[in-house]
Amino acid sequence: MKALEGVRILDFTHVQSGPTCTQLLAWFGADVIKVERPGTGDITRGQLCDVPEADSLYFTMLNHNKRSITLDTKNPQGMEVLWEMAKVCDVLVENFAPGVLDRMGFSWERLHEVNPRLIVASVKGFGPGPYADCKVYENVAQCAGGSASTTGFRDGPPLVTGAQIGDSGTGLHLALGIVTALFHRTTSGLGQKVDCAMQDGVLNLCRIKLRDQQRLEHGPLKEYSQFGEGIPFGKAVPRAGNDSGGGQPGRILKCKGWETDPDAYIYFITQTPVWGAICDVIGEPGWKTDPDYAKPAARLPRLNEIFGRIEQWTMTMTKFEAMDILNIYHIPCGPILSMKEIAEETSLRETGTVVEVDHPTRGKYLSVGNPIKLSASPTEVTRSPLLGEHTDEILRDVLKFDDSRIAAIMASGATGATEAPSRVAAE
Ligand code: CAO
Repeated sequence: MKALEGVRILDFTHVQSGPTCTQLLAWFGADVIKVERPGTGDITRGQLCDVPEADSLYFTMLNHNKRSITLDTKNPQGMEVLWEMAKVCDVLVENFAPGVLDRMGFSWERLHEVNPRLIVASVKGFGPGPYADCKVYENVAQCAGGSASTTGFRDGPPLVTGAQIGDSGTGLHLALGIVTALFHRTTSGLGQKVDCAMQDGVLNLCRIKLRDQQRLEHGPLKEYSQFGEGIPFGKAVPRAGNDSGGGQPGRILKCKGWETDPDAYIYFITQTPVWGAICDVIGEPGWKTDPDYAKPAARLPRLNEIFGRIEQWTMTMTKFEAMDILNIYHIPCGPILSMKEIAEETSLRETGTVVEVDHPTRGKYLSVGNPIKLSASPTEVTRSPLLGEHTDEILRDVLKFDDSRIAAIMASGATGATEAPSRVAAE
């Protein structure tokens, strides 16, 4: 039995943040029923398409293990079906723009009245405050959550990161909120509201930068490269390039082949306990006792020189050769892996972190499997549903509607055409 078997989710999510959350719950065994607009479905089905007439990777990689029902919520019969679903589900998850759910008549108060055990989980861009009504996408959250101002190099503009910390990061936070509320329900018997704002989720992931903001009031941040370079700090935490977030200086260094391979680099950390080993490996044994280099504080003003010397060494070999040597001495380091290298990495395939999935209209593709491994509830990644693929099955088996009721719903246009997947034009 899967960990969340028996939990039924009304998945009213779209784009990325909400779907990542419900995909995780599906991987743990919940029955996730995705409600989509007839004709178009989740807008991502048709965005960034690579295979004509097939659901995009954007959609398939965020909606594994789910079922799909099409329902027009602007149609009274569609809303009637939705209310019936709310009565038989444990959790409703949504990430519409602020106010959309209320406009549908799906207020928390009303839902709680109709199904007191229902957990209602929402992602919004911002919590209560000046921006509560804003529509928000990934990069907006990265900027408003403190990530962009602290990412990049000191002499360059703020940068967003490729990791989708606003969308997928908030989806993860929401999933934790939902399972926590499910656990709470076992004693309270009641559902509750779970809210995650993307700004809050990003800030939570950037908490070490708020740490540094407060440290800055008591003096310069000595582990930041700019301290060693004699550049004064301003009022706010600066961008720190590739400095490590902990107290141990770290940098990304060139390896053999960097002139032509944009990913021929290694992350190297000069951790204090292995300083002696580092000196031996790079051929500077004298630095172990030289007062200018022996102690961490003495090294701080010399980090550029030190990392320059280490880089002379890393440039003599590939990132993998450097890894092999450094790991012998427990010197923390990591190769800069390209997505191509990750896709081809056999150990990630073996653990199910990278999986190959078959899809009826697009064929085989790679996806990221469940990064959370439960020993008694292993994840089997199955393909995403076609648009409306399970409409009939859900009306019949989940809602227990009879033939005549189903026929009336279909005739009203509430479910749209369910025979074939359709797409909107790519943006
Ligand atoms: N049938 C009929 N109508 C439907 C429907 C269905 N099955 N599902 C949704 N709709 C309607 C809604 O009722 C809403 O209509 P009204 O505005 O008339 O009430 C409409 O679709 C649009 O919803 P939306 O405003 O959420 O969608 P959008 O594309 O304009 O905005 C987004 C997208 C992501 C900016 C917005 O949903 C948002 O801010 N969400 C919260 C933050 C978030 O999750 N951002 C992450 C986005 S990437 O993961």
